[in-house]
Amino acid sequence: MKRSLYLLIVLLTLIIASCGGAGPTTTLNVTMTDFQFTPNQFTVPAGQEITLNVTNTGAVVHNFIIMNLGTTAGATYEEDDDANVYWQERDIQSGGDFSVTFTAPTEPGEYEVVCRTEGHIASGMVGKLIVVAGE
Ligand SMILES: [Cu+2]
Repeated sequence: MKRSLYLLIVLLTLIIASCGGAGPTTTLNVTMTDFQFTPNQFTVPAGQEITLNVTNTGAVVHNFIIMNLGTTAGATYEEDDDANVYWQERDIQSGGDFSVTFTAPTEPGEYEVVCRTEGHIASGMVGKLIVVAGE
């Protein structure tokens, strides 16, 4: 009985580890389509240099905008949201496929990622950057 419980725990741990999201990474691969980020959740170590590999396979222009901690662009990205941007790669054209780097925020937390093209947030083009403290 104890042995089977132990095996069950080991199995569950493996399942959780394999689908839950890996630990933090410094390389993010994101595909943009009309209208979502895939994946739409990223975990990075605080303060590290991050490489973002972007591919826009959609038909229209997209953006990868990380909002400051505790701020949100809301349902529609407006001009005044510019003041709350942590980092951004704007105007990624259809067919765009390239790499850029940025430095992850030093403060751990969940940062909103949005696309500012009109109507895209409402269509679901939002994501989450989870910043975790380094070991
Ligand atoms: Cu978009």
